[in-house]
Amino acid sequence: MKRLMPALCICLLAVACICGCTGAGETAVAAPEPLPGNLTILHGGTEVVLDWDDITAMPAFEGYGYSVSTVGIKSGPFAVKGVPLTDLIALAGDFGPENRVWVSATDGYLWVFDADQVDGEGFITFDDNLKEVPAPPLTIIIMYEQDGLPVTYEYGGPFRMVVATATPDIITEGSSWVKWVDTIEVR
Ligand SMILES: Nc1nc2c(c(=O)[nH]1)N[C@H]1C(S)=C(S)[C@@H](COP(=O)(O)O)O[C@H]1N2
Ligand SMILES: [Mo]
Repeated sequence: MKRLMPALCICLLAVACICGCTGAGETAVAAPEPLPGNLTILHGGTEVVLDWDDITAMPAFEGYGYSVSTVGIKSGPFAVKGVPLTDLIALAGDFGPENRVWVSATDGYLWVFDADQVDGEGFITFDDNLKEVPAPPLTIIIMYEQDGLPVTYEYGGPFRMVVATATPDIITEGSSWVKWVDTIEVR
């Protein structure tokens, strides 16, 4: 009987492992639910409120995002998918060189983009060694998918501002990558 105990233990372990593995497999197969949240676009007296379905139905930009924090910690590169900021602004009215865009988040964070930044200009860009390099074309997007999945809360989901590029080798400053964006206001 004593000799049977180790065998029984291994047996139970194997069963537990198979159950555990199957469980994990099923979780991975189920598509993750996007986080709840709306985007409000304000422009003069106009207010446009968009939900997940509205935003994901718009033409998407797909590319890469790679950021560096103020203390030099790199994050990425990620495959990113989202809606260009210019398209979102256009839903609420005309935008000109005299305008700026105030992007704010549920935690009170605010970042102001001036007109040329909305068009992807005037950002500092670095290579993988954090050496400053000339900027390639940049597209400012509201990202809703990161590496093929809805953006998690930890990464600023459901909607995060990203300075996106066509290639995964360009780093931009993380401070403009507003997490948990809820309001985009043209001023
Ligand atoms: N809503 C919100 N977004 C934010 C911040 C914040 O405090 N609140 N910090 C910014 C700064 S200064 C940096 S460096 C990056 C950090 O991004 P990470 O948390 O994905 O590394 O997020 C940016 N976006
Ligand atoms: Mo930062």
